[in-house]
Amino acid sequence: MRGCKTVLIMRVSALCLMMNLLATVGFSAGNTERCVASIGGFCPPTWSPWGDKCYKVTKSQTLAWQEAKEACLALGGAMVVPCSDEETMFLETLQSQTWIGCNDLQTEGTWVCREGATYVAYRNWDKREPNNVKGLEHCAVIKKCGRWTDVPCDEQYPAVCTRPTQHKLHM
Ligand SMILES: [Ca+2]
Repeated sequence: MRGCKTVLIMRVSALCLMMNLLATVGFSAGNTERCVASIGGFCPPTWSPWGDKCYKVTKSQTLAWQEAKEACLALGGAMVVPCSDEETMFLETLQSQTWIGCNDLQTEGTWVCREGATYVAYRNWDKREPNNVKGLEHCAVIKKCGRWTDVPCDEQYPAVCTRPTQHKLHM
């Protein structure tokens, strides 16, 4: 596990370096601000803040993918889709294995990652994944080292749910 963390930290460092570089030349990649740690707002009790989002692990550790999606909706959130290595590292502190909001149920091989209504472009597949073993793997889970694996949607995992932070001041 130690090795995993080192690799992840190195990747995050490279990412930060790149983003600082982009920031200095005045680049603003759309959707980036929600992917990195920033000064956040406020979260409801029992939700953990990070960046401009709040996070909460489902009470049940044994949910099928669809059940996990519904559990997050019931909590007033959406199943998480990490969109950076930094966010992945934060998720690891909450829950090491978790469903994420990605599936290829509609078209085999076309992975759609959607956190609520937001499509996420970031991908963090493990080596040789997604591999659709026996043609049965259509849902994505974070299984080890923050890396994604496709598994059958009826396997049992918890999920991390997210919702936006609330700000005291509204303009
Ligand atoms: Ca797989």
